[in-house]
Amino acid sequence: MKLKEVKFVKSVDINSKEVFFDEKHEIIFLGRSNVGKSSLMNAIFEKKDLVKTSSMPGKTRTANLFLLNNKYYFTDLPGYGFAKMWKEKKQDLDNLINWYIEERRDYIKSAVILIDSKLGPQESDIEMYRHLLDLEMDITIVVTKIDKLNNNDIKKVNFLSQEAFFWQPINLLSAKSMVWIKEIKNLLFEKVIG
Ligand SMILES: Nc1nc2c(ncn2[C@@H]2O[C@H](COP(=O)(O)OP(=O)(O)O)[C@@H](O)[C@H]2O)c(=O)[nH]1
Ligand SMILES: [Mg+2]
Repeated sequence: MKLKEVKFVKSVDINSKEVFFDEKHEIIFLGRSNVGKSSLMNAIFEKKDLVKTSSMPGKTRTANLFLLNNKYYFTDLPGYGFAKMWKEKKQDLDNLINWYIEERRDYIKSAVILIDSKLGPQESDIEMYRHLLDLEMDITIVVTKIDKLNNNDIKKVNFLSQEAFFWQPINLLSAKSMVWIKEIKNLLFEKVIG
């Protein structure tokens, strides 16, 4: 698929009913707050700031749907596992993520889990991974911000990630220096069509 057009279409929360009836295929982006979900989406879209990025964690409070070529959704979800947030708020966001995934599970062609290469896989990432496995969902693991690491540390985080995610392929990339962006883009485009 060649990306001809991308536009923001809507934000939905747990009170929105319209997502139930929409049969468009979809890719969702998941990860801890600040891991680089929005930045990766912008890099894939070749847009500077269509998806709002922020250095302040916990900004996204809704599922934000972007429509590609009038046909497929790429969806930015709130971050999980943000320790400093009020418990109640955090629970709300986790509920929203889980609700969205359950409602859309038949149409989600892959769930991208982003891992910060500086931190490696965290408990909340593994929890999400297992949840998606239980739902028999296709999962794409992305380790991002590798521009911050030297080659040795990249190797280390690659190994740790493979170990944590049952030796499934790991995609190492940087949205900042655009390393391996073309490859992940092609991979996700293939999956969303399928
Ligand atoms: N060095 C580096 N910084 C990044 C990269 N991707 C995102 N960031 C930065 O990380 C912060 C959070 O990014 P954002 O995309 O808003 O994360 P989100 O909360 O997961 O959507 C921002 O300050 C970004 O500029 C990357 O590949 N390399
Ligand atoms: Mg974001």
